[in-house]
Amino acid sequence: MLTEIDFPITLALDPESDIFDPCPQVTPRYLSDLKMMFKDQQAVDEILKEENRLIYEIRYYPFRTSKSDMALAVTRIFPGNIGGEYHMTKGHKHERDDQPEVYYCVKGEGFLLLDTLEGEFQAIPWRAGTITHIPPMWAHRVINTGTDLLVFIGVFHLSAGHDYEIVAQKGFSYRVYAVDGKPALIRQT
Ligand code: PAN
Ligand code: ZN
Repeated sequence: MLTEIDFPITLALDPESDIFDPCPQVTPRYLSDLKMMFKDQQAVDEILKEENRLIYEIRYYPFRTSKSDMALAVTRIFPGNIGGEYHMTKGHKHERDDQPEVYYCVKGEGFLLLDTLEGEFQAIPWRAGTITHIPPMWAHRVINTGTDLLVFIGVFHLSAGHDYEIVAQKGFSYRVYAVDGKPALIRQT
């Protein structure tokens, strides 16, 4: 028996602005929100003295029905770097170890970094049209290495949960820097 939350929902993603409508929740992430994620803390502090830069924003829609839960998130990462390290998402691992995600790069260029607690690592080069399935147990972070916006869509279960602490403590195996204007992956010890 259908209840009032069991009906289809259709959203429209504007190809110019990459903003979808209707959008019930927008979460901006400023430099102060992901301060500890960047290596060069002095560069972070210097920028923060001038401005609390907007690094990316997440537009989010939770699809809850009486029998399921899914979520759609469209993330727009602005171009730039902090002490040479490109703008990136905070990065997280899903709390539940049975929860995957699909990422689809709508525009821009960069990398998807994937890391496991067992020491596996992958850096997937990303450009418009790239789709990656992120299996359960892989931490994920997106880096914008371009000069324009990088926009991607993530689809996941609401019940997946987000563990940011593990990334804040352990970090990813590689960081991505602008070296002579080109992206370089630098292994972290
Ligand atoms: C995405 C991310 C989003 C922002 O929707 O939550 O891109 O990245 P952070 O959550 O790392 O700040 C996702 O992976 N959801 O599970
Ligand atoms: Zn995720």
